[in-house]
Amino acid sequence: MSRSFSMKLCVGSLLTVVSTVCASVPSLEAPACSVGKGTVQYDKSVPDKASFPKTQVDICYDDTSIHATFTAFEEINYYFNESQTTNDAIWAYEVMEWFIYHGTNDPQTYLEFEVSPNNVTFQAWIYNRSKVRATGAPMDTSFLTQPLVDGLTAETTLDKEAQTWVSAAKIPLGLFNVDDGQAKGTSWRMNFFRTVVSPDTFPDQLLGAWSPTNESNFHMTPFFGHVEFI
Ligand SMILES: *[C@@H]1O[C@H](CO)[C@@H](O)[C@H](O)[C@H]1NC(C)=O
Ligand SMILES: *[C@@H]1O[C@H](CO)[C@@H](O)[C@H](O)[C@H]1NC(C)=O
Ligand SMILES: *[C@@H]1O[C@H](CO)[C@@H](O)[C@H](O)[C@H]1NC(C)=O
Ligand SMILES: CC(=O)N[C@H]1CO[C@H](CO)[C@@H](O)[C@@H]1O
Repeated sequence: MSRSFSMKLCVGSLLTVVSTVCASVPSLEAPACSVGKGTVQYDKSVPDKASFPKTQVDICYDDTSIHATFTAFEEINYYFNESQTTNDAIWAYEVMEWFIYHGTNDPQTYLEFEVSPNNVTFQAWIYNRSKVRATGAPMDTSFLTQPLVDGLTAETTLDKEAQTWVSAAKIPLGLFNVDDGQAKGTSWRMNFFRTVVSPDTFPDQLLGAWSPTNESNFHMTPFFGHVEFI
């Protein structure tokens, strides 16, 4: 129940056509969870598109939430900091990240959700005025402080024999002003990321993305893929 196709992302001025750069951003259709799911896989690093451990994301929606299941294949490190808890800087270690915006344009404000192999979550609104985290432009973070009360949850399973970790996350539609039962037909911009790092390589991370950014920076919204809830 998934489909991937390309849409054009063009950057540059009409007056300087020579410098115009076009890149592809991927698209995904995701159905109601009662029907199926939309699936994407990626295995390329950011920004150099070298090989990266295979990663899968399955997306669907129900009456109240968006569901995403993140599957990390070829995992060897399972590296997290056990002293960290909700909304700490878990992104410095190994995480799955999900950037979400309800709409079709390149957003300045979006939700950043992360989960680590020990099931700790990070959830915050990001205001990224430049859309690419440009030097000197405002970039602010507003944490959601009661994720379990709000309905942002994760269930995480590690299988070291199989070299996988799986986190099944839920995010309420209401955070994006989509009322209960109204998700069908809505359009979204999203990107999915994974970080890979071990105690030996810390703090240098290997980064991977569904829609690869052109810098070692996930906060570049022109690269967000298109997601349609069908
Ligand atoms: C883990 O996090 C704590 C709290 O932020 C920090 O003091 C400590 O240095 C971190 N440990 C490692 C191994 O990075
Ligand atoms: C992970 O955290 C969620 C809340 O987000 C909790 O319901 C669950 O029991 C935790 N444990 C595992 C192993 O997923
Ligand atoms: C990456 O893309 C952004 C926006 O699409 C652009 O502004 C930036 O110059 C590009 N960076 C590099 C290193 O090509
Ligand atoms: C709060 C925050 O992350 N600010 C950053 C905004 O982006 C600039 C440029 O990348 C950084 O220097 C800031 O630390």
